[in-house]
Amino acid sequence: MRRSFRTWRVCACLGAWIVASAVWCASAVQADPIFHSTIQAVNQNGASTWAPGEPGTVLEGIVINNPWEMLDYSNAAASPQWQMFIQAVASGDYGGTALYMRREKPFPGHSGSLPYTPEEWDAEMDRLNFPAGATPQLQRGDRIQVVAGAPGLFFNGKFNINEQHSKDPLKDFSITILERGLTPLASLISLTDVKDGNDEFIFDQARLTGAEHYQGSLVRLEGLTLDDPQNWALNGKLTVRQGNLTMPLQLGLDPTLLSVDTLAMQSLGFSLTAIMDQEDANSSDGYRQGYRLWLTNAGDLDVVPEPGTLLLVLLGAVCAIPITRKCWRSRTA
Ligand SMILES: [Ca+2]
Ligand SMILES: [Ca+2]
Repeated sequence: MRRSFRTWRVCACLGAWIVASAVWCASAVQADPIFHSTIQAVNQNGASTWAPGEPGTVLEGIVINNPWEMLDYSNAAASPQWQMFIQAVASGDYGGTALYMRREKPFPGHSGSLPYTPEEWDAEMDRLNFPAGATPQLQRGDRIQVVAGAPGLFFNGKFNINEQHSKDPLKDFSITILERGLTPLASLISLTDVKDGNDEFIFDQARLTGAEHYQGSLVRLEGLTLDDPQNWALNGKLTVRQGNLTMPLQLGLDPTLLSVDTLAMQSLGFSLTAIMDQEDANSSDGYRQGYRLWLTNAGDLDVVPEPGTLLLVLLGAVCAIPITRKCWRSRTA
C-alpha cells in the first residue's frame, strides 16, 4: 500500500512536471509579442513602470529608419553605435521602441563587459544587419520580430531594447525579418498636439496624448520653418517652428541631406516625416521633457510652397511646359 502510494505520488509529480513543461514550451514557442505601449509605460514622473519579468521578450514592429542613416556604427567611428526604431503595427498598440547597440562602455569604469573588439563588433553588426543572411540588409519597411534576452534598459525617457552593455550572448537580441518592402505610416500632427501655449511639452502619464503617445514612431508635420538654418549639417541639431511653437530637430547621416536648399525651406516652408524621439538628459525633474524629431533621410523632407508662392510656381511650370516636353522627347528619342 505504501509502495503504491509512493508510486502514485511519483506519477503525480511527473505528470505535473510534464504539464508544467508543456505549458512552458507552449509559452516559449507561441509567445505573443508584447505591446510597445506596455514596454514604454511610465509613471507621473515619466520613469518606466514596466517590469520585464522573464528574459526573452518578444516584440514586433516595422522598421522606420535605415540604421546606417541614424548612427555611425563603423569601427572608424570614435564610439560606434547602432540604432533603429520599430513602430507598433498590432491593433490597439501605438508608438514604437528603439533597438540599440554600442561597442564601447557607456562611461569609463562601467562594470559591463564591453568593449567589443573590432572583429567582435563587426560580427555583431553582421548578425543584426543581415538576419539569416538577408539581402539587402535590414532596412526601413521591414516588418520584424525581435527576441531580446536582456531585454534592455530604461534611459532618458524610453525603454530601449539593448544588451545592457554586456557581451554575454545571453544578453543578445536577435532579429527575424517577417515581411519586406512595406511603407510605415506616419501620424499627421501639429505642434499643438505635443506643446502647450507656453511652448512646453504636454506630458500625459497615460500616454494617450502628447509627445509620449507618438514616442518611437513616425509623425508628419507640415507648414514648418527653421529657427537656425545655419546649423543644417549631418548629425546637426536644429529647431523647427510652427507658429509660436518650436521643437528640436535632430538630423541623421543621409548624405543627401547636405543637398537640401535651406534658403528655399525658409522662404517656402517645408513638411517632414520624422521619428518622435525622447532623450531627456535632465533626470532631476523626471522624464517629462526632451522630445525631439529625428529626420534621418532626405526623402522625408518636402519643401512646400506657401499659397502665394504656389501661384508663382504654377505660373513658372506653365511657362516651362514647352521646355519639359522638349526634354521628355529628347529622353525618349
Ligand atoms: Ca517617455
Ligand atoms: Ca552580443
